[in-house]
Amino acid sequence: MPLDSDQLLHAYRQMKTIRLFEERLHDEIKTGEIGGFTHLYAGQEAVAVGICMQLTTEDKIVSTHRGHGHCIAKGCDVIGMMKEIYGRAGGLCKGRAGSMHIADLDVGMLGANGIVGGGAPQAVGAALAARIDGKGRVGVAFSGDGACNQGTTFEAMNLAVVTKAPAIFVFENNHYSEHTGDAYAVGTADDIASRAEAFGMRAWRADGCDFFSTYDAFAELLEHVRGGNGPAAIELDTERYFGHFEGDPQRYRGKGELDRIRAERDCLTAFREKVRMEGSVTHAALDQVDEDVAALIDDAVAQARADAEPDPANVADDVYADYF
Ligand SMILES: Cc1ncc(C[n+]2csc(CCOP(=O)(O)OP(=O)(O)O)c2C)c(N)n1
Ligand SMILES: [Mg+2]
Repeated sequence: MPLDSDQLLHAYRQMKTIRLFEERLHDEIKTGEIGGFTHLYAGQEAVAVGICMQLTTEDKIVSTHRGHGHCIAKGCDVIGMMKEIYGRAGGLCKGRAGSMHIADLDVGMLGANGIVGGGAPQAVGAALAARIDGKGRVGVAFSGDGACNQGTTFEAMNLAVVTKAPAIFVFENNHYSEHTGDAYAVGTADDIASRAEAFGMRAWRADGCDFFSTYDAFAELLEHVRGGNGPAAIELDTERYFGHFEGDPQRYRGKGELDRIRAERDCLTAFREKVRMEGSVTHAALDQVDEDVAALIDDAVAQARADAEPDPANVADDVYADYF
C-alpha cells in the first residue's frame, strides 16, 4: 500500500534527524568534549528508517557498534541520546552507556553492541520470547557485512530456523568491515543473503540507499515472519559516509569513491526526488522538516552540554537486576 503524506513526512523526518545528529557529532567530537569511540551511521539512514517504521514498540531490535540510526528510528529520545553520548547524568542510560551501548527497553531497543556478531543471538532470544507469548512480535538483528562472517551469526541463524523463531536478520552491507573491503573479506561479497538461504530461511535483497526499495522489501518480509513462517533475512546494499570510527581518514577507499557515493547514492536526495516527481509531499513541507530537525539537534547539544556529570556515588546502581 502506498504511504500517505504523513507517513512520508515521518520517514523523511527520521532520516533527516539521523543525518543531522551524525553530522553534528562529527563536528562536536573534534572539540574533545565527547569521550569514547564513536561510529557514525550517516549514509545508511534509509535502512534503519525503512525497517523500524514498520515495527511496533513491542518488537525488539538489537543494534551494532554503529547504532545511533537504529536508536533514533526505533523511537529513542534524541535529547536523551545526545546526553548519553556526552556521558551525562540525564542520558538515556544515565551516562553509563555512551555511544556504543545505548539501550531503551521502553521502545524495544535492546541495545547497541560493541561485539561484532553479538546482536544476532540476542535477537533470536527476543524472537523466541515472542514466539512463546504468541502476540506476533518479532526480534530483529542489525548486522554488518563484517558481522556476517562471525560464527555467532551462523549459530543464531541456524537456531532461529530450527526453532521457527520470528527472528529477522538485517545485513547492512556498507562494503567495509573497519578498513577491509567486502570483496576481500566476504566469500559471497555481493550476496550475503544467500548465506541466510543456505540455513533454510527466505531472504530478500534491496537497495539500502533507496528508502522505498528497503521499505517495500521489508514489508513483504515482515508479513512472512509475522505469518508464523519462522525467520527471514534481508540484505541491503548501502554506503557509509564517515570513517569506520571518528578519526579514521579512510585512506583505504578508492580515489573519488566517497565523492561518487555521496553524489549518486544519497538516500535523502533520492527521497526528495521521488516525492517531488510524484507530487506526494511538497518541498516546502520537507524544508520545514529540515528546519525543525536542525533546531532539535541544536537544542540536544545545548542540553547535553548543560547537563550534570553522573555522581560517582551511584556507580554501583543498576549493575544487578532484581528478579524477586
Ligand atoms: C568480536 C569482535 N571482533 C572484532 C571487533 C573489532 N571491530 C569493531 S567494528 C568491526 C567491523 C565491523 O564491520 P561490519 O560488521 O561490516 O559493520 P560496520 O562497521 O560496517 O557497520 C570490527 C572488526 C569487535 N568489536 N568485535
Ligand atoms: Mg560493514
